[in-house]
Amino acid sequence: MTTEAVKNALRRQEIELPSWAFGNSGTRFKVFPQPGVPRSPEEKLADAAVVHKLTGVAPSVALHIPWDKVDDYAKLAAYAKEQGVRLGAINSNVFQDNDYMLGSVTNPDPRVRRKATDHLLECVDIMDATGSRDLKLWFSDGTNYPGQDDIRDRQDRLAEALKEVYDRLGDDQRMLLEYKLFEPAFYTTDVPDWGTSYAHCLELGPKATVCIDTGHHAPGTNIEFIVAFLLRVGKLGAFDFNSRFYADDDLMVGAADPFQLFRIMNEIIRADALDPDRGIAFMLDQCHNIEPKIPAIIRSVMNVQEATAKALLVDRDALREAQQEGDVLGANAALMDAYNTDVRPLLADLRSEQGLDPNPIAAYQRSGYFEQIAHDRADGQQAGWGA
Ligand code: PSV
Ligand code: MN
Repeated sequence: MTTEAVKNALRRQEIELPSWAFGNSGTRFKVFPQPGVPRSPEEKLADAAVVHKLTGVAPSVALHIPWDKVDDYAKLAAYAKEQGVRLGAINSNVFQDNDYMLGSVTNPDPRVRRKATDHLLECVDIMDATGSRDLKLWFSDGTNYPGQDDIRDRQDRLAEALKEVYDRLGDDQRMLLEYKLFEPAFYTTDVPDWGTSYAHCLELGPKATVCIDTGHHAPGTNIEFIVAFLLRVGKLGAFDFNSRFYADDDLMVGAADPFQLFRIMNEIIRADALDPDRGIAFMLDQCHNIEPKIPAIIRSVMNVQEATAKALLVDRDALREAQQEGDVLGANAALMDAYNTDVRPLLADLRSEQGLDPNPIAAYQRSGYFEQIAHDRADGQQAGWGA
C-alpha cells in the first residue's frame, strides 16, 4: 500500500470512546477521585469531544445505562452533536442491582429475569431516541459453586431473554453480545467465551454479533485467531479495546501488548474490515484509575492508530507469496518489518494535513482544558463507575 493509501484508510478510521472512562473508577480496594471529573453525561460528552477535536478519529461516544441516565435522550443526542460528536453504542447494565446477586436474565427467579429483560428493552427504547445502532450486552451472570444452579437451564433462560430483545430491535439496530471468562462469577459464567457468544448470535440471526473485549480471555489466548474466525463468518460486530496484564485490568489499549494489538489489526486489514462502512465498531472500554483520564484516552486512541498504521503497512503481496511458497521466515519477516516501522512521523504528518496538532497530548496539555474543568467542576457529585 502506498503512503497515500495508508493515510486515506487512517483518515476514515473511527474509534468509539466509552463515557465511563471519563468518570472515576478504581478497584474494590479504593477509588481515587480525580480533579475535573465530569458530574453529568453532558460533561462526559464535552470531554470526549475534546479527545475527538485533538485526534480527529473519535467521533462517537458509547453510553452506559443507568450511569448515563437522562430524562431526554434526544436532547442528549442533540447536545452531543453541538459538541461535535455523536452517541454510539448503548451499554446495558444488569450487574449492579441487588436483585442480580444470583444472575439477571439467567436468574432462577422469573421476576428477576423479567426485570433484567425489561431493562434491556428499555435500552432499545433509548437507542430509538439517540439514533444508536448498537446495543451492547454483557452479563455478569454465573455461579460460584458446583451445583449452585443448573448450567443448562441457565443457557435456556439466556436464550429466551436474548430472543425477546432481538425481536424488539429495529431494522437498522444490532445486538453485540460480549463474553468474559470469569468475574464476578468464579465457577461458571453464562457467556464465558466467544464460542458461547457466537452460538447464541447464530441462533438469533444476522442482527446479533460478537463483541470481543480484549481483556476477557484466559492468559495466552490467541485473540487474533478469534478475530479472523469471526470475520470469516461475518459475526464480528465490535471490540472493547483495553489492555490486561493479569485479568480484566482495563488498562490503556496497547499498553500491555502493542504487538497483540498489531496482530489483531492485521486481521482486520486482511479482511478489509477497517472502514466504518464495514460495520465493525472499534470501541474502547477502559478505566483510568491512577492516570489522568483525558490524556490517557488520547494515548489509547493514538495506540490504536499506530497499530492500525503498522497493519496497513504490511506488504500483503510479499506476505501472500511467502506464505504460498512455504517461506516461514519470509512470511514472518513481512509482518515484523511492518510492526517494527516507526509510524509516528506518518501519523504526525497526517494530523498536520488534517489541520490537527501533530502531538495531540502536548496540544491537550497546552490547551488549559484541564485547569478549566478542575476549576469549574470543583463542586457536586463526580460521575463514577456506579460504585
Ligand atoms: C465488563 O467487564 C465490561 O467489559 C462490560 O463491557 C461492561 O459494560 C464494562 O466492562 C463496564 O466497564
Ligand atoms: Mn467490555
